[in-house]
Amino acid sequence: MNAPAHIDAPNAPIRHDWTRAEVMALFEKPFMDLVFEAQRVHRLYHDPNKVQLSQLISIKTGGCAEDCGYCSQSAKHKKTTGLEATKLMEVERVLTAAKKAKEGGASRYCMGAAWTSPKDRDMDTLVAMVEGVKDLGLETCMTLGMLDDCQTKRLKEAGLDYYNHNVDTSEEFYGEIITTRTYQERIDTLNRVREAGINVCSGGIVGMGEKVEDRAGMLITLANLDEHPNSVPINMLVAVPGTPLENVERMDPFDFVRAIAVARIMMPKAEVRLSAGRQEMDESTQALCFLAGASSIFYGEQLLTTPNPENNKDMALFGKLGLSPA
Ligand code: SAM
Ligand code: DTB
Ligand code: SF4
Repeated sequence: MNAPAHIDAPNAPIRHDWTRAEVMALFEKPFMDLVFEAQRVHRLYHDPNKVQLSQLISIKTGGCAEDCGYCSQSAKHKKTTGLEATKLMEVERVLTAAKKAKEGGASRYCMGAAWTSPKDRDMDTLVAMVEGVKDLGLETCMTLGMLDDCQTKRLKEAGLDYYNHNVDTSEEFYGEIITTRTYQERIDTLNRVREAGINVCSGGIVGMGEKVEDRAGMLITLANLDEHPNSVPINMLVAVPGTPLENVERMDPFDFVRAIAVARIMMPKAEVRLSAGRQEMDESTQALCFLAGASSIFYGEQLLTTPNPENNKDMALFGKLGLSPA
């Protein structure tokens, strides 16, 4: 009998029909069994000793009209975070920084803007950034908020490889964190990006005070899309002083590893990125994340507005673990 068409590796099918009960059962597995299973799935599709390096730059910081409770860049939190808003960066500055990122070993450059969505007057600059970064031999990624059809098409034509837009959490918990745009609007942007032929990067945050059910719900949203996102960033909340989530209880690192492992099992081919939160994480936790199937990190000493480990520290960890950049 022929295997069903959706099955790529016999023991790790690519599925889009995950149920809440199945995913909760994964989260409830003994830690060792879960990580072992995640590593098994990981090895079917990925080199277990390679990790992809993506570097971030904030091309437009702060002053954002959205009210995401975790975010330092919302204008709503400006009084308490004290974060100054900037204008859109000049193309040359972005390209100089991208060159440095490439020399440092990054293979993808992710440009982020604190916008609800880009303004049409900014599109020429954004296009020039994509073209310039691509010419340096880097993969390009942008995260600019919601996009309309025309903007998506222009970014695709400029050569944009990936678009990052996170669902952030489960549909049920979402309203506790963000009120200014809906969960469905996020899904619509993801579908638009996918339909335009741009690779989708979508994940979320854990450690915002959500239940395990919400982590399961977020991963079900992502895995049950028509196609799995190509990249799935899993961020541990960076509790930024002055944001509404500044005092949320820090999550247990093993629970973070569990979220990585479940993401890996549910989306076997995706790049699962150990994203924000590494600055607060010890080396052993990061090693467990790699064992649980993380295949990518954010690299470079700055995320968007908060610090990230220095390159030499990351390379020292890679050396200890026998990992090399993909
Ligand atoms: N403004 C755009 C948007 O929200 O779509 C793009 C930039 S936004 C900062 C990108 C993502 O970064 C958010 O969706 C969220 O998942 C993550 N993020 C932002 N602040 C964070 C924090 N304090 N801790 C962890 N992740 C965070
Ligand atoms: C993603 O999932 N995480 C990145 C990127 N996509 C844009 C952003 C993390 C931001 C962490 C908080 C900050 O530095 O402001
Ligand atoms: Fe704005 Fe993005 Fe921050 Fe939300 S996460 S406040 S949309 S920059």
